[in-house]
Amino acid sequence: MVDVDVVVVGGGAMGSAAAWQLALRGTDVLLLERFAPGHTEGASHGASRIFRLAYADPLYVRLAARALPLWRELGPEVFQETGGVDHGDLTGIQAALTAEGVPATPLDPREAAERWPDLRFDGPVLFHPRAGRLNADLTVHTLQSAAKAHGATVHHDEQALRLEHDVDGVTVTTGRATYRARQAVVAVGAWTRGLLEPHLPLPPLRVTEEQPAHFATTSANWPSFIHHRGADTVYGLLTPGEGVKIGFHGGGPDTDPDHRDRAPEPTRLAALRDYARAWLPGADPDRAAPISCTYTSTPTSDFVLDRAGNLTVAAGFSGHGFKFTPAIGEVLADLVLAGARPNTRFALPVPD
Ligand code: PYC
Repeated sequence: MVDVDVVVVGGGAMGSAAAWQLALRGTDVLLLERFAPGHTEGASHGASRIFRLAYADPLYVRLAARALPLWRELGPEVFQETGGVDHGDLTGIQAALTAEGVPATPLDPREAAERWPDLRFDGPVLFHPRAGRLNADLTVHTLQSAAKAHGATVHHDEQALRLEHDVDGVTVTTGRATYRARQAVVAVGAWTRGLLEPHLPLPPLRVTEEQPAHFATTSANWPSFIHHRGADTVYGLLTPGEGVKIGFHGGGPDTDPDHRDRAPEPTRLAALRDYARAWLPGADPDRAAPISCTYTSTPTSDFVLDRAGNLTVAAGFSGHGFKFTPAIGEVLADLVLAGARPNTRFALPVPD
């Protein structure tokens, strides 16, 4: 039996951020990741994610604002401030940004098309200069390296098979060892239900297979962008060296994270090509490399960031969590060390 203060189960972005923040604060922390470094099984792989503050919901504007200086600290390889463009149904976004003091400039569609000729616009446009691109792979690597530099232990290829908790702590059994900790943080994405369901009341967590794609482009002048179209909302950003990444925000079929069919689904890929043909003059709709990834979503798309006894949970990032990663690390460390709950919207359900 190995004793530690805190065991973090799950070495994706959120678990790595928690380990980093806990180690920074002097906690003896062990991070367990079931897969090898650089794996593509979860939701933290690939070279690009959007950072943006543009939400209509002040809760998320504030969380993104908390993340921004931390991203800058993690360095220019991890975060590049390219600026971001939102267009389509912008209801509430500008008001929320103004209320939180976030700079954003409304543009008319013609002005926007002159500035970004690779995109087409037909309605209101909002430019916010602090948006940009995050390198997901490098984020995970950088957070784990920083955690280790502050004394954390990181184990890859070690799956938590069983978790037991009592008033004094948590026991985590893996294929290699048994660990006893005062507390555990569980951030296992699509595997949350499997590990935690017997122990905690969880909201419904739906795991879906999503299928963005990199489209060929010769332009480097892409902002990160969101085209707000209700259920057909599309996001995009340049992944240098790979093309412009475009995806529908959600809407993919349910999947089992242990038995995923990563083969591109022709109808959804065709819809993405149609979108590129209609809206992205700077992308080649006929040259696309599909990407396979998962979303683990709550019914409201609000995250789960809460603590019950000595278990702290991070789950349900609903396809829009990555941009908050370092702030989530702070929130999780606050929960573990001070029991500070971030917001009731992130709470676990109350058992009947
Ligand atoms: O929230 O920025 C976002 C996002 C990007 C891809 C899916 N959601």
